[in-house]
Amino acid sequence: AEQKGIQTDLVTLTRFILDEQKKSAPNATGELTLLLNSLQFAFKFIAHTIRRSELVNLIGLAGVTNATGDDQKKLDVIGDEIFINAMKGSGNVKLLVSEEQEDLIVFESSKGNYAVVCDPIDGSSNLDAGVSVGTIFGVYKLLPGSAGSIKDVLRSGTEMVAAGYTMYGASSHLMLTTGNGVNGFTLDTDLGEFILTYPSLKIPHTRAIYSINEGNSHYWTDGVNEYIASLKKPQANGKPYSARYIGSMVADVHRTLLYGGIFGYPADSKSKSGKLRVLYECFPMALLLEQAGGEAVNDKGERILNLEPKQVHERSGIWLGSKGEVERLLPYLTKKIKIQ
Ligand code: P6P
Repeated sequence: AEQKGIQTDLVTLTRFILDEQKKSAPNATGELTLLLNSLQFAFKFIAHTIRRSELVNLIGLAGVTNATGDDQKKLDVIGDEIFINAMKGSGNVKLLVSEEQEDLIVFESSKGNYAVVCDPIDGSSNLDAGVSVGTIFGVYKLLPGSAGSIKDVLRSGTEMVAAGYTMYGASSHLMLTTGNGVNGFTLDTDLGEFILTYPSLKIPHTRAIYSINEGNSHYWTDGVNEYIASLKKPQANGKPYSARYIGSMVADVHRTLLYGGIFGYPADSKSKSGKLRVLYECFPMALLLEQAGGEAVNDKGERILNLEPKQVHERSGIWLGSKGEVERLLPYLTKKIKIQ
C-alpha cells in the first residue's frame, strides 16, 4: 500500500513558476519569474514582521522598540518600505504604485520592463484584533518602447500579466494568477518556501453566502437593498443566505474564492465612487476571480477588468464571486427587477 508520511516531492512556488514558464512561454526571458521571486521575498518578510510586531506591541520586547517606543512605525508603513525595497532590489521593476504612496514611484536606475501596483497591507486597521490582513498586487508589462511613465499603469485590468494576494492569517496563503488559472500556495515557515496547496483553484458556481457591510444599507441604492433583501428570504431550499463579513478585503475574498458566494462594496450616497481602489484592490481580485471561473462587476454590472483608471488611486464599486451569484445580482443593478 502507498506509504503515508513525509511528502518528499514538494512543488515550491519557484519550481511552479519555472514549470509554468516552460509550458506557457517557452521563449520567455525569465524576467517575470525573477519578479515573482522578489514578490515572494516581500511576502515572507511582511509575514515575519506581522508575527513579530504583534508580539512587540503586546509585550514590548526589550531592545526591539525604538528609543521613544511609542513612535514604533505603523505596520503599513513598514510593509510599504519592505515592498518598495524588494521591488527596487529586483532589478526588473521600473514603476511602483502603492496605496501608501501618493505618487507613482519610478526606479530611475532600473532597466526593468515591469510595473507593479500594490496595497502592501490591506485591512491593517484590523490587525490589533488579530484579523487576517494581506498584500494585494498586480503586474503590468511596460508598454512597447516605454521608458516607464504613468501611461504604463493607467490601463485596463485585462492588460495585467500577473495578480494576486498573500493573506497573513494562521498561515500565509498566496493566491496567484499569471493568466492560466489560479494556484494557491501556503508558506512553510520552517522551509521558508511557499508550497503549492491549491492547484488550479475553481470557485463554486453558486453558494448561499453574501458578504457586505450592512452598516451602509441606509446609503445603498434601491436596487442593492432589494437584492440583499431577496437573499434574506428563505430560498427554494427553505433557507435564507448566510451573512459573512470580516471587513478585511483579502480575508473576505479568500473565503469567497474557497467557499463561493458574493462579496460587494458598492458605491452609495456616502461613498459615491465606492471605497475600494481600482488598480490595486479591484483589478487584482477581479482577475483572480475570473481566472477561477467567477465574475467581478462594477455598480452598473460592467466587467471590472474593462475599466480604464484615470488616476492611480481611483476608486470603484465592486461585486465579485461565484458566476451564478453575480448573474443573480445583475438585474438589480440594471433595475430590471419589478419590486414585489
Ligand atoms: P468597511 C479595509 O480597511 C478595507 O480597505 C478593505 O480591506 C475592506 O474590504 C474594506 O476597507 C472594509 O471597509 O467600510 O466595511 O470597514
